[in-house]
Amino acid sequence: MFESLSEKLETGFRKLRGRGKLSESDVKEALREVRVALLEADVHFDVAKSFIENIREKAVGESVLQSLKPGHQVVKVVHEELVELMGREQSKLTIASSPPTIIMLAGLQGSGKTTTAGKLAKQFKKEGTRPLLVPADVQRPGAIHQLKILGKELGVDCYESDSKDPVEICRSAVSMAKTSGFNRVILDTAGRLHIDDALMDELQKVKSATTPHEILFVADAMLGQEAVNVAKGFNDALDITGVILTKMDGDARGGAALSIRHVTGKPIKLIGTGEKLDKLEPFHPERIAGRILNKGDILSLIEKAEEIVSKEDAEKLANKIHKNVFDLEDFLSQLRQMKKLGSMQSVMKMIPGLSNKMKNTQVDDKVLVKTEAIICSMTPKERRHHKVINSSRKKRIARGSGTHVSDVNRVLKQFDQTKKMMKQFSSGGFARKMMMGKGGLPF
Ligand SMILES: Nc1nc2c(ncn2[C@@H]2O[C@H](COP(=O)(O)OP(=O)(O)OP(=O)(O)O)[C@@H](O)[C@H]2O)c(=O)[nH]1
Ligand SMILES: [Mg+2]
Repeated sequence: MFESLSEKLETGFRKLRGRGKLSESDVKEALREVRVALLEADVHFDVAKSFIENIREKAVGESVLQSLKPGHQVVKVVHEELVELMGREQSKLTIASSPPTIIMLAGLQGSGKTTTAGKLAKQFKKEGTRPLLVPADVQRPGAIHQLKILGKELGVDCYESDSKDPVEICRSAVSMAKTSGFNRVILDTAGRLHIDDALMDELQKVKSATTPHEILFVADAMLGQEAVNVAKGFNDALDITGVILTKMDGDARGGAALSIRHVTGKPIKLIGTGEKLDKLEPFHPERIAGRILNKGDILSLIEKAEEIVSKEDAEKLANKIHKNVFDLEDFLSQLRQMKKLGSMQSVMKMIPGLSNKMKNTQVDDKVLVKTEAIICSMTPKERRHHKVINSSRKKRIARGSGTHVSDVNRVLKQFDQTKKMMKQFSSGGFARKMMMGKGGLPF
């Protein structure tokens, strides 16, 4: 999502790196490039301007100019400033002390309100709470049906009403939720192509009829600067409590993520990273800044992995690696877990230290499918003791998986390498490196 911004910033910083001492004009030149990179990423003009001014003050300070590694120091200052710009701390959803927590979603047409309502419902259900979806979009034909289908898919209740008045629907849904033991109410409101008085009027009425704990403005990140202006309009009319940025998986240039907080004073709470209902992530300013500066986002990667791999499985695997009995059976289950993490491309993007060039190499996920087919064509004995796989067995495996002997060889080689690598990781080197990547700047 921030590829081109990351790349431009890197180019700017590269010039500073390796210099003994920086002059004010070196810093000025670098900051000029940072400014251009921000504007090209669709960052709001005012935001870019004050961002650069803040950095200049800090970067031209004595400590940076006299530092042994001034280039690194400038990057550090930019990192801190990015984190600051996006709100520093992660901002979580407010949960009401006495249920139900009422969450109102508002935004322009097609910004992703209904999809996000489904994603939130899924997350709440997973957390063990009981959400109620409320379709309050009586404008667009089919809108109510869309939410009903999502509810059915998730096994979450969707409020039914004969009323054609969105304010009435929301009011009665909230009182029903109170009497029927729902502890989360998600109001999916109507959108318009542009901000207009009728929409704002309707939303204000829904707000005063339900007094929501969260009024979340749902913004399409692809809109860039425009999303920022619209956010301002919604905030002025509704006094929103936060923002959900959707479609961060697309080729959004990232400007919205960097400007919205500054312009509205309201935090981005969550980001949508795909059409599927599990593609909702918390917004961590620190981690996003890390992604922008190519530090990777190992913490998010670990969290994702933790959701997929149970602690026991991880311990079992660690034990096997330690005892050096990691076999092709384990390799296969690792591959399957990898697949659940997302595409190879998305996983690679989160690994610190990988260059932009490497992150952008097209990784063919079909190779994983092929590898899986090859291991599945082996006998249990072959999987446990891969050394027995001689050339006639290789031929049989290739035939069984619809591949070539060279593919089988590739998988076996890969397995050997993985096994070696894992042995190294388990001895602590990898973990130590990761920890350093998290704290300091691995440039
Ligand atoms: N790639 C991607 N697509 C998304 C994301 N969130 C929503 N979409 C897609 O955006 C389109 C519009 O989403 P909706 O949820 O219907 O938008 P809405 O705001 O409810 O639209 P209206 O009800 O017409 O106002 C759909 O095709 C969604 O699949 C996201 O995070 N990533
Ligand atoms: Mg909708």
